[in-house]
Amino acid sequence: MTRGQLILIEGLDRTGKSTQSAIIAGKLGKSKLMKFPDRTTKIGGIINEYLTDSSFQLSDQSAHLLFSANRWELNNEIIDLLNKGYFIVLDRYIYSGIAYSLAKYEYSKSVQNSGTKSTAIASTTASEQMGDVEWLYCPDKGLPKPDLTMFLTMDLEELGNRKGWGDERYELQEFQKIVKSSFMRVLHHEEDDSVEIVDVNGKGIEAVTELLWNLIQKKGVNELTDKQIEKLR
Ligand code: FDM
Ligand code: MG
Repeated sequence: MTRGQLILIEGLDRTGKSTQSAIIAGKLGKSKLMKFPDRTTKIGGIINEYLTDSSFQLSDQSAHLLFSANRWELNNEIIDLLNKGYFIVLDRYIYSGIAYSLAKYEYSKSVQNSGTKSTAIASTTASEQMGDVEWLYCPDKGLPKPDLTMFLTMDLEELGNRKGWGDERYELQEFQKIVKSSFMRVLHHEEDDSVEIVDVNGKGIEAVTELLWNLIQKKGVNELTDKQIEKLR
């Protein structure tokens, strides 16, 4: 039996992930675009509240587990669609899950050291679990592994100049710097050839699409496959 393939676009905020995910899904024909967090589900509603209301308090561990639970809410749908021959483009997924949580740990430590009393980004006391990549990874074990992951990255200066920075929790430039280094720690692109880093610095929308589409073709993930769906282990 053949199936469609799972293509993930990850990246820092404002690098054009959502724009590119929509364009790529359009080029793939029978496809579905899915975005994480999916704020339309039950758990997604809580996540949305957490991201948009800085007075809404959750422990860092609870927030982390909710993002993972949100992926599990859509697990069956993803598998079903792939088996029905749909290509799925994901706008964020597991790597955002680990990288942002890990970044919160580093951020908490720097806040602790600087003596700042409160911050909406993370708890002021760094909890051991948030610095433990293995712990952060565990709840996602068993979810479908993307056939190709493309991580969009750019210089922090250019990122800072981009329009559209909002006031959601995490949308703070000094935090993005930590997020970038956390992503580089968890992507394992050197040993995992399904993970590619794409530098979009100074490139316009069309040029980035071309880079991504070339990679997709090179990896053959725009064609139906008879490979089994891999699971995160
Ligand atoms: N985010 C996203 C996480 O912290 N963990 C996750 O598992 C995922 C999928 O949520 F700051 C963060 C990343 C971002 C915020 O994402 C909302 P969007 O893409 O801006 O909606
Ligand atoms: Mg955002």
